[in-house]
Amino acid sequence: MSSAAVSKFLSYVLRHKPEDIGLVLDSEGWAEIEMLLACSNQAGQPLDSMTLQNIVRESDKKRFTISDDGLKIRAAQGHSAKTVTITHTEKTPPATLFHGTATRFLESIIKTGLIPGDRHFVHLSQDNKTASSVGKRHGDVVILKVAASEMHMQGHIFYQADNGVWLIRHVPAEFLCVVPPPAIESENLQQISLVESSRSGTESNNV
Ligand code: HQG
Repeated sequence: MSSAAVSKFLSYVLRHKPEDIGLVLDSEGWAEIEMLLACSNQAGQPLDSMTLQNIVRESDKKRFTISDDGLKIRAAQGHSAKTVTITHTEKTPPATLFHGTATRFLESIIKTGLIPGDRHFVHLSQDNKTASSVGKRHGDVVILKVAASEMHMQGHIFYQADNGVWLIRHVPAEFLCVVPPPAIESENLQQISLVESSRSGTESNNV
């Protein structure tokens, strides 16, 4: 099995369904590594300590965190497991953050803003390029710029996961606007607000 396939398996059990292999996560999302290896092997997914360490080290998005004592592992973000309630670090966000999604979701996003769906949080990226690759997973990509500072000033709480991904419970549509994808960003194309609101006067680029 390829490293990518094992990484997907790890994401599945450490974020969503630990019970499928008889694994138990604590409320902070940690699994005992010895237990993870035993449960995986028993469930027919061969996994040894060396392979696990390599996957953690080589993960492009640093998806997994190993505890300081080296005994436990958790997914940095992306959880849907109900028993997990990670105390993510509350942080002041940069002025803007980004969210990549698919064009087919836009109509719904305009109505309800960004919602976490099955996951615990909405995931936001620090840059347009990362958002673009996240969005492409879902289809024709559209990049949304989030007025993060403004949200923060209005009392919305932002968190940052172990791997730097920004997390928030909800982004109302009034704080979103569509921006060009990274390749044509430099052409300084128009940014388009998702909703008309009293805020439009404060966002000079919005139409
Ligand atoms: C969309 C990956 C309709 C949302 C990435 C997204 C990320 C709405 C989809 C992490 C909506 C959920 C998470 C609304 C949001 N109506 N659709 N109101 N609000 N959506 O996969 O952010 O590679 O659960 O835009 O890097 O794509 O797995 O979330 O398109 O960090 O490590 O609903 O997963 O990490 O999709 O990705 P997802 P996401 P990994």
